[in-house]
Amino acid sequence: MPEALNPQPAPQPPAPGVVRFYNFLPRGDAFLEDVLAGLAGAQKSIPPKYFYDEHGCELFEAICDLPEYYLTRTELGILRSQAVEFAQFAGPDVELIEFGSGAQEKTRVLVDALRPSLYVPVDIAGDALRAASEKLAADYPWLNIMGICADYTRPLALPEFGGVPVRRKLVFFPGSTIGNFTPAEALVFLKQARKAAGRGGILLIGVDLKKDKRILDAAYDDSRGVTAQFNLNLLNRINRELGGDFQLNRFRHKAFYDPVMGRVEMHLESLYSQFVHVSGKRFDFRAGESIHTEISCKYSPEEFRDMGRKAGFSPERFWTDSGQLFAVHGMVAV
Ligand code: AVJ
Repeated sequence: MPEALNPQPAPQPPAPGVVRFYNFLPRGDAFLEDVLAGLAGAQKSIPPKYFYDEHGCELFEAICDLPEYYLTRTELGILRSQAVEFAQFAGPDVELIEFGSGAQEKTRVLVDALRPSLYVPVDIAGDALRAASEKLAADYPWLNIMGICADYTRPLALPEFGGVPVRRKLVFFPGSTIGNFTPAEALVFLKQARKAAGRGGILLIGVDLKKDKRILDAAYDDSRGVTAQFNLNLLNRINRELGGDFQLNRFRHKAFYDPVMGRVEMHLESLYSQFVHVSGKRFDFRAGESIHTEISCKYSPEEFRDMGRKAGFSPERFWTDSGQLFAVHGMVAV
């Protein structure tokens, strides 16, 4: 793995209501390198972080509103009902760090409850991060916001911010985005989150639970075809940004829960024997061959608490909804 990207100064937060942004994305074209390498493998694959171009972010927001996609609304319900308890758990003068901050709807629940002295959203989608953070700043003029555009699937050292009182860091990683990592990668990420939180810091993390295959299959292959569009949009992005010539009607969205692995897999399956080009390089597909685009691992409460312990956390509590669909874990860094 490359060395941690180390930001230089100890920056002061800007005036409340003003958002400051840092770009920690690596130089060079990581997207091109990852796509070329991913399409060259025996099982073709592309990392899911590349779903989130502008249209991909919009499509993901549309997924969150789907009746079948219970994750977002269930987690939001848990956060709303437990907000007061979170605030007691966290105490005053919190630095709220959020990985994969997206549209920041869940953030608002925490900001209302915790009144953090600083909010540090981290997201790979720079324009969406900027837009959401500026809206948040307009609605919460007292809140200090330091936006960080970064790929947190790689080693990342967040800056220490001076100038505001911070007693405790709270790392918020909602949405079950942890499920996009394999269990081994998730453990590496949790260790990084442990470092970001610091001793005594808190990890508040949303984790989708294992459940009936029919519910999961529908959540990732919805009747309106929005998830299919979200998956196929990756090919559009490659066409536009990397000089690709994928024909979207020659691929289909495939998503299924594998109960043995405890994870959903998403693929783009080639309908025909065909070849495509990306940036002048040719890639061949057999009929039925797929590009693996995402995993969404599901964890029972005990499985996830064990992983938290291995990463240096004490899993203090967790909350679920009445349907036992989703869990939010509160862990303290030891
Ligand atoms: C944003 C990673 C949590 O895995 O459930 C939604 C992405 N993929 N539908 C998930 C996604 C297909 C989502 N995460």
